[in-house]
Amino acid sequence: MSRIVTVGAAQLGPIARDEPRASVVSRMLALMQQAKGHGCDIVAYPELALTTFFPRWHFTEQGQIDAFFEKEMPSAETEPLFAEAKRLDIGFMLGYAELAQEDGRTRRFNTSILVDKTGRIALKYRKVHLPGHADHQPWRPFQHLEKAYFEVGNLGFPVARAFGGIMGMCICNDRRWPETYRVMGLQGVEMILLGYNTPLHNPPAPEHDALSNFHNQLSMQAGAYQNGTWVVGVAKAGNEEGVLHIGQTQIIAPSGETVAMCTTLGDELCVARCDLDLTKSYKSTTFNFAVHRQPQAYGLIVERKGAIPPPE
Ligand code: ING
Repeated sequence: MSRIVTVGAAQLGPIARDEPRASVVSRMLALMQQAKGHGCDIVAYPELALTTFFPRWHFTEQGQIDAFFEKEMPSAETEPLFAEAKRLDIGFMLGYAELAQEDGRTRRFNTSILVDKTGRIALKYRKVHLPGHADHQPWRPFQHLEKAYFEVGNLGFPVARAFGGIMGMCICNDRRWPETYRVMGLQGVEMILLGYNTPLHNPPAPEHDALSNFHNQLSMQAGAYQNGTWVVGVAKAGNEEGVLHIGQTQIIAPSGETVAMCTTLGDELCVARCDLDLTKSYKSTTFNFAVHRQPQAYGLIVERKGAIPPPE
């Protein structure tokens, strides 16, 4: 038995700081139509897909920051995505900056939604692992101020039944943390969709720059294999406002093998027919959590006197 979900990973090239949302949405619609032409059930877009990656700049005025946020979803500018998806009978994953009124106050999250073929928001996720720094750090060639502009996500790592399987999401830096995949793996996730904006240069660790693509692929392939799930990683790529972002948008099988990858740094779709039943081969053997995992042993972090040198 096969449960095939055909996925279009829709990489976006650079988005200029002053590029109107309508212009970005038309680029996304072109990729959605291409995806439909390839028989896709889902088209997945990057993190913060509607605007340039604005955390690279230090803003002092909240109004300047909020210009990059969506106050409602769908909004007048994003409604065409929902309408066209419905017309084409295709679902989509969209990353965006969410400005919400919750608990009597304004809250800001780095968010993604999964919209099914009926246009329903089947799943919502708010980024938990916010990288970078909260204060302006002028020594850096560019800032990474997600900790200043977003709150840590408050939805955990939920999964939902959609597209005939168990679907999950995460966002960018989340993909580097094994906990991200395992928390969804423990819920039986069969496909994780994620977007990213990843500068090639990491100012605090330039010695990692040459390994940026390797670490990107390693993180996602490991997460896929160790939890028996498909992983779809979608980049915002290319030289965006003077900062080079990696591409390497790719679709990874539960084996950990990359089955499709983009090869440019622009708007590009890569497609794969993903059989969700391939997850069983790992979830029922090597990573059968019920049979092989030993959670009672994981809490035993024992300070063995003498064995571990005392902190300096
Ligand atoms: N970007 C980067 C990411 O995790 C980063 C931040 C770059 C962390 C390089 C470590 C090394 O891919 C976002 N937006 O999280």
